[in-house]
Amino acid sequence: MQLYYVPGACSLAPHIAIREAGLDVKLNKVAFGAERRTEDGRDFYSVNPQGAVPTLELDSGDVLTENAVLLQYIAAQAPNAGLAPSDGMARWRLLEALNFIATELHKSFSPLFRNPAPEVREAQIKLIQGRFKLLEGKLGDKAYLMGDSFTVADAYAFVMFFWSRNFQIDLSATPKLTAYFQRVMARPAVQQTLKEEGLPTS
Ligand SMILES: N[C@@H](CCC(=O)N[C@@H](CS)C(=O)NCC(=O)O)C(=O)O
Repeated sequence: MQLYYVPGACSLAPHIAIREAGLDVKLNKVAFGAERRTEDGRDFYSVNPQGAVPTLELDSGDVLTENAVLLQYIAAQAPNAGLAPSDGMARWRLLEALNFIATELHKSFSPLFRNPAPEVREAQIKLIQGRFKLLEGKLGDKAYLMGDSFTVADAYAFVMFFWSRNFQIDLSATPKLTAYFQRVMARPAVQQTLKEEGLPTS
């Protein structure tokens, strides 16, 4: 399979999941500029008409989009890696977490990427901090969002932490969450992924 990504974008989540799962992947870095080009010089819109990463091209030629779906697909390719509980209430909790991160957290960051006016930025950051408080409530005293084991929900949540540092969002009101993000960052597969994308590893 081939993962189309932009360093440090939300495509970091499936990249981490692939490394955690130990799956083979071809990485294809997309350049976002006036045009969107794949690393091998193709028009990215011809791969994904939305022009968004992450995009996963399967060996069959099928193209999958939507982060929460890619993450479940990747987890399903390596069931022994335990990246997604497949039955019982745990399965629904994972889907709940993925949807929460996609719709309540990820999309709350979007305005910050568009250089908003200071008052818009401030309001958006307050909103994100409130969402982080809710995420911390879901985490509770567990090591990872789903319990003792790392899942694809943790890979996705970690991207939000990464962005919060880039946007200098104060996380001091959510200390358990901050410690959890550091725990995720220390994982060998996460370190490997950060290095592969040329991103800071600490
Ligand atoms: N609905 C998509 C959205 C993905 C998304 O927002 N990707 C961003 C990078 S983090 C992107 O490629 N934005 C460029 C664009 O949408 O034009 C998903 O959940 O995967």
